[in-house]
Amino acid sequence: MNDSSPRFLQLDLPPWPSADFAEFGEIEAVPLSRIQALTSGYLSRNSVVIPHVTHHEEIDITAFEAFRKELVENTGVKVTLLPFLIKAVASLLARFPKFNASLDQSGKRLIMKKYFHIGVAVDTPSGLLVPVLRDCDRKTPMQLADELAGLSTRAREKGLPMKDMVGGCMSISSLGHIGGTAFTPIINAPEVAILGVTRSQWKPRMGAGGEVDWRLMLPVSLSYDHRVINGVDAARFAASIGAELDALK
Ligand code: CAO
Repeated sequence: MNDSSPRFLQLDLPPWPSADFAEFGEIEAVPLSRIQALTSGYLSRNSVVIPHVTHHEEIDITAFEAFRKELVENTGVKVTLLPFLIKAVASLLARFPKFNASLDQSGKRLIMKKYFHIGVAVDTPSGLLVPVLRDCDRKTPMQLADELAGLSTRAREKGLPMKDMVGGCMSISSLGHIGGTAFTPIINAPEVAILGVTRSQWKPRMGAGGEVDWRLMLPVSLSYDHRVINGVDAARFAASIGAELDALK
């Protein structure tokens, strides 16, 4: 392969615009936090290098949410949808092993993982952190809820050591507590997929007899590395989330 082959193609981009913002109005220069500066490099690399595709799906969680609400009422323990989604994703990684793979540095070999560690994006005052919950297949949703609460509190109050943020198989980024209908999450390399979650909404569906049937629908956005995963795999993975949640009832 010579230097003119596409593999070594250099991007011939114009320089970054150097605007004198003060010319247009009052400004203040604020340095990025250490975490923001680090994250910025990783996100740019992942966004440029990985051929991302995002598959959007709506999951019917009407029956599952009725079960979860009853569980919260009966036990008095606040457990959100997220720990159940973590469990569902861990099960799906076993059913769809390509999602539990990473390309090695040569880009020619897939490393297939036999463990199920899930990263969860946590918003903190100093930036985005992604703690990893280990062996999610062997923990109950309540255990995962406890662990996530501990990790996210620690992340927000003191930050997290790198060892708590490496070794994930796939990540989940949930913005459901705020809103949204869909987004395009950036894959956390060397993982090959990330599940974005936005706010569930009641939506009308046509019932069997043509009547209006109101269903609680959860929008999910599954970004995947198209070098490793094909669209049909992603469509099947996303379409299976509802059944995995129902299996946890
Ligand atoms: N639809 C509807 N409601 C939802 C929901 C969804 N998809 N997801 C959460 N909620 C509700 C919860 O049930 C909870 O309701 P109650 O207060 O009535 O019990 C409320 O929203 C708040 O949830 P939470 O945020 O406390 O809990 P969580 O388990 O959903 O999420 C955590 C925990 C730490 C992941 C989250 O707080 C967080 O930091 N998310 C940000 C992730 C992020 O920054 N992503 C972007 C990455 S790219 O920049």
